[in-house]
Amino acid sequence: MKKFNNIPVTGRPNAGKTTVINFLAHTKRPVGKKAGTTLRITPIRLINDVFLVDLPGFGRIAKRSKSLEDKIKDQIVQFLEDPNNFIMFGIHVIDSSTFHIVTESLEKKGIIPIDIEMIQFLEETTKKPPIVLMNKIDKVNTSLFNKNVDILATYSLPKVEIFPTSFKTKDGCRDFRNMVRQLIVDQLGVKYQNW
Ligand SMILES: Nc1nc2c(ncn2[C@@H]2O[C@H](COP(=O)(O)OP(=O)(O)OP(=O)(O)O)[C@@H](O)[C@H]2O)c(=O)[nH]1
Ligand SMILES: [Mg+2]
Repeated sequence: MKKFNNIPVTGRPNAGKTTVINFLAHTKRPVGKKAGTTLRITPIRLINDVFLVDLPGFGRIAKRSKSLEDKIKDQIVQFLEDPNNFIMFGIHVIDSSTFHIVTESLEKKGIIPIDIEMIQFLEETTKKPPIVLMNKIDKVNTSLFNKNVDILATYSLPKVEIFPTSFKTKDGCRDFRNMVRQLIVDQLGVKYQNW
């Protein structure tokens, strides 16, 4: 059976996952100011048999029940662990404007921060380090940005490539897209044209 090549896009609710997919695939999927816009796992064809996978946000959302959250988490894990879903590599989107607050508050409770857990999980399941986006950099100053990078560095993460991006100003977006294209070309051993 022919297997598709999947590139899942993970991240906390509202990090900008669907925005990333719309940018790469030239689609107009709904994005939202409020967390919880994407509720279903949706593959979107990028090119040939390569699919970006829009995932619901992973983590707490105000007014969302714990049982719905657990269901969403199970769905994501199941998708990523299903041997029928070939995962080329993952893209993990971090919201740089909230990362330090969420991370520090979980650390205080002795819980592994969600973004860290997800990056490690992607690496374990795909055996390749994911691309990590420090997104919404238009919303943070340099010192906060550096703080985020420092926090990430305190975890022994796989050798991930970090791209600072803003889909508002488009800063860093082209470099990120070139990286995605390069990885696809490298892994599939073909030259794609007309992206
Ligand atoms: N300022 C700013 N806003 C952004 C950026 N990227 C995305 N957004 C906005 O952030 C909000 C959430 O974006 P989505 O793409 O819906 O986020 P998501 O991760 O798919 O969210 P869920 O589906 O709810 O998990 C939207 O209002 C986007 O326009 C960015 O780089 N800068
Ligand atoms: Mg979404």
